[in-house]
Amino acid sequence: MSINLFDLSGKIALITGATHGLGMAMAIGLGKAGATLVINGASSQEKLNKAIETYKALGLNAYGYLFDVTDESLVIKNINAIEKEVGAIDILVNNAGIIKRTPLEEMEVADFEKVLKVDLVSPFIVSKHVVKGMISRKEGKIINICSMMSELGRNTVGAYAAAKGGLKMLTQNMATEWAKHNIQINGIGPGYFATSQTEPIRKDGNPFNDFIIGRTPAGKWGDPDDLQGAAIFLSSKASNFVNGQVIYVDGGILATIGKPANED
Ligand code: GCO
Repeated sequence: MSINLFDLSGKIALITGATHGLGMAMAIGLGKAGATLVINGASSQEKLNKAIETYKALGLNAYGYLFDVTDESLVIKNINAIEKEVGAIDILVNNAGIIKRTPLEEMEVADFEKVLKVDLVSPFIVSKHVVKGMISRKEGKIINICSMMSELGRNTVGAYAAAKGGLKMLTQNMATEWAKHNIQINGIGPGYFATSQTEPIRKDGNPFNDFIIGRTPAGKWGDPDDLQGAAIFLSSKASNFVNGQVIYVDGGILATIGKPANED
C-alpha cells in the first residue's frame, strides 16, 4: 500500500502576500500538492486578480482576498468570510512582509515600526484568529516565513532583522502554546533569492551580488521554487511531530563563515 505523506488534497491553505515572489512560489507548490489556495494580497484588486489568473492558468484551485494583514478588524472580517465561502483553514502561511534598507542611525521610527508591524505583528494577528478554528478542530499547520536574518544581521536591514528574529521566537512560542492541540507551527528561513524584493541589491553589477554568490556555498541566488519542498513538508502529515523549528533554505550560507575570494 503506497502512502503519500505529502499529499495536501482536501486541505485549504491561506497564504498571505502571495500575489508574487516567494509567497506565490510556495502557494503554487501547495496547490500542486493538492491544496485549495486562498491568496491574500493588500496592494490592489488588479494585482490580486492577475495573480488568481496565474494560479488558475496552472490548473490550481485559487480564491483571492484583498486585505491588510496588519488591520485586525479586516483580518477578522476576511477570515470569517474565507471560512464561510471557501471552508476551514487547515494551513496558514504567514508570508506577507516588507523591508526597508536604511542605516539604523538614519531610520525614521515610523519606518522601523512599519517593518515590525508587517513582518512580526501581522503573523501574530492572523495566527491568533486562524488558530481558533484549528484549536476547535484539533488540527492545523502554521508556517511563519522567517529569514536568514532571523540569525544574522546585515548593514541597513536592522528593522527587518529585528522583526525576523522576533518571528523565529514567536514561532517557538506558538509551538509552546498550541502544539497540545495537534497544531504544528514552524518556520521557513529563506537565504538570498532572486525576487523583486532583492532586485535592488542584485542588479546593475551591484557588488552585493558577487558577495552573496561568493558567500553562498551553492554559489548562486535561490530560485523561489526551491522553497516549495519545505512548504509542502511543513504543511503535510510528514511534519506532524515537528514543532517550533525553522528550516533554512539558504544554499548553505548559514553553515559557513565563507572563504577567501581566491579560494575555490
Ligand atoms: C537583504 C535581503 C535579505 C533577503 C532575505 C534573506 O537586503 O539583505 O533583502 O533580507 O531578502 O530576507 O533571508
